[in-house]
Amino acid sequence: MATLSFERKYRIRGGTLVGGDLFDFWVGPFYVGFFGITTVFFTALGTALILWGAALGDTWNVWQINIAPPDLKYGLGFAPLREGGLWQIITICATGAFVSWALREVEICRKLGMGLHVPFAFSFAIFAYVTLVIIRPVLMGAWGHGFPYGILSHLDWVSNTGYQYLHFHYNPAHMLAITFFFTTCLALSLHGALVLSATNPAPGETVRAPEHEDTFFRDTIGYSIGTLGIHRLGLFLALAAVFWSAVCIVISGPFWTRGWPEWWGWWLNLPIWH
Ligand code: 07D
Ligand code: 07D
Ligand code: U10
Repeated sequence: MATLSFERKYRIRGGTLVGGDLFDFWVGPFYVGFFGITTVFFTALGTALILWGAALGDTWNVWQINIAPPDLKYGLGFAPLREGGLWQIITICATGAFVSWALREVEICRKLGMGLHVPFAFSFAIFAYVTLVIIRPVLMGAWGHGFPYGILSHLDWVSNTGYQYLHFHYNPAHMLAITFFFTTCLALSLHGALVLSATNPAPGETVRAPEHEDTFFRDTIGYSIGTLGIHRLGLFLALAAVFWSAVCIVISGPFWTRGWPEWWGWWLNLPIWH
């Protein structure tokens, strides 16, 4: 779809944050830039280390490959490569690659004279990841609290960590995050369905304008948020979901060490019941 002849018009110099004109070029469809180079560097090194870690392990079954963080006894120090050191370097590479990717997005936005909404949004995902593997382990005093790199092993970590707090569903920030995730899906399905219903008519029918979209929701629920508004809302809902996810895990351990059901004791202890 996006043919190179069409894109050539937008392939303009400038907007780089670092490196001036040096890396200001494209390879095929991809803009490179300084942060494209750092992305490739961190991704290549991180992927190679994952492959090495897999080779050291006892399986090539992709579901079972696991690169574990260090034992808790290493605290916040470096561990030997085979005992979690690989996990530590892979974490540095992953963080470096994600941040590089976000900054490459910033350079592309600047070139195109667009807002920074996309890299801003991606930074929330990076924030959630960094919370899981850096911020929370640092607050708890050991890298061993990070999640292991492996398709099934990371699920085991989520389940085990959940049960450490007895019943993770009682974590109030987890409730908020889940509600925002579900609301994001509702909003996207309403938006996708509404736009298709108005702009993709059956043969012989005419395309309907935004007034029709507004009117549909005014007739149905009494209010329309509008064509720009639904995108603002969608971005807000999705970012809130990830933000409250990061909150729900960073408070588990550093700020609340007992079972989450117990946290609700404050409600039962309100003076109005006594
Ligand atoms: C569709 C965009 C494309 C991205 C894809 C993921 C890799 C990993 C590497 C074998 C929506 C590419 C995957 C590069 C391969 C190795 C070493 C995005 C789309 C297709 N998880 N998670 C998955 C990651 C965490 C949880 C699937 C990453 C936390 C649960 C995939 C991270 C917690 C379930 C995956 C991460 C957690 C999954 C599908 C990082 C809380 C599932 C993901 C870097 C957030 C589901 C077997 C997807 C599944 C699943 C990747 C972190 C929980 C393998 C990269 C620790 C409960 N996770 N995850 O579609 O089927 O995302 O697991 O933080 O049920 Mg996970
Ligand atoms: C961390 C991903 C970042 C990704 C990045 C990019 C690549 C490149 C390349 C494809 C945050 C990676 C890119 C690698 C790929 C190519 C080319 C996203 C991240 C930077 N839970 N729970 C959550 C639900 C239970 C528990 C969050 C639901 C149980 C724990 C979300 C249920 C127990 C943790 C959520 C449920 C439990 C969570 C995850 C239902 C287990 C977390 C979303 C219906 C017994 C995690 C920050 C997220 C969290 C988390 C939902 C159940 C435990 C709100 C719906 C009761 C321990 N749960 N959960 O965070 O908050 O995305 O992490 O039962 O740590 Mg939960
Ligand atoms: C939206 C929208 C809208 C649109 C849209 C969209 C949102 C209103 C106008 C967009 C939406 C879609 C298209 C829908 C589908 C999207 C999803 C479901 C989201 C998930 C996306 C994916 C799963 C695709 C992921 C693909 C990626 C990330 C591309 C991978 C790219 C590379 C590997 C190259 C990256 C380039 C770099 C780093 C720059 C440097 C490049 C070079 C030096 C040259 C190229 C080099 C290589 C190819 C090798 C690189 C080596 C690496 C990285 C290390 C080696 C490791 C390996 C294991 C290979 O709202 O409108 O419409 O469309």
